[in-house]
Amino acid sequence: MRPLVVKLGGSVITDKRRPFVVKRAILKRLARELAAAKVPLVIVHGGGSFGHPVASKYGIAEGYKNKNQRMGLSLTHRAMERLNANVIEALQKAGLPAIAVQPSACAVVSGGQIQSMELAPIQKLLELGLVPVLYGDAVPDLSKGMSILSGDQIVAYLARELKSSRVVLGVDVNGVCTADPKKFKSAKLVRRITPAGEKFVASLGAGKGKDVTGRMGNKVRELLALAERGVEAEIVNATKPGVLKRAVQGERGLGTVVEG
Ligand code: IP8
Repeated sequence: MRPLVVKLGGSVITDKRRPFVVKRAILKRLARELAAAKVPLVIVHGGGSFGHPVASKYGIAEGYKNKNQRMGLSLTHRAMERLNANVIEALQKAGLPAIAVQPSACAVVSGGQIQSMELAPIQKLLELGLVPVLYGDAVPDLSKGMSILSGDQIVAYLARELKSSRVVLGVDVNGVCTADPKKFKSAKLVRRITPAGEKFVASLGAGKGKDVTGRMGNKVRELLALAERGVEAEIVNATKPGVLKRAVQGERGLGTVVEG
């Protein structure tokens, strides 16, 4: 029972320019593509225009500083629950027995990092043939009071602990590029990243803007740590019809492979 861990990026399933807008047609298509997987699945999704703007408004990622953040934590989590409900519904309609697993209730986080996570229920769900669905969340943090746990970190943790066969990250670009492909036409796709490419990864930076958990740089760092433990990952363009399907069916080389 080595599950495939798949992340649906927040920019893929939500409209990042409009708060709380789900890209319904795309979500529906991706749910169908995921249903084509032949192996047990764990799905994780990002925050997109649900979690990120609220988390950023209340400074949740900076840790607990004032009482307003209590409501901020509550609202950020609620926004993620709303997005999660949309994802679960789409997966169910595609025939997948999806079930939400709340990260803020099962992950022990300190300094923004997962220390441990209650895995027994997730393992049992997989054994039963269900599809656990987790998401980036606003969480209690043992040292900072509160923080934002990114979906990417959850993916890496689960893939490691569940001894996942492979990880697929569905994003809205072709993979990791030499520059931001949304800004520079000259940006070239990097087909393969290994721990030897550390310098290049450092040049990807931590990301700016409302995305409170950082962009491509953080993803690649999480995946490289995973690759060093023998779990291969691939970052693919999930906005292109059929690509996620081919990736979850085991095809390699569709985007950027991160391996040890
Ligand atoms: O989009 C962050 O998850 P990510 C979720 O995977 C929140 O980084 C609550 C902002």
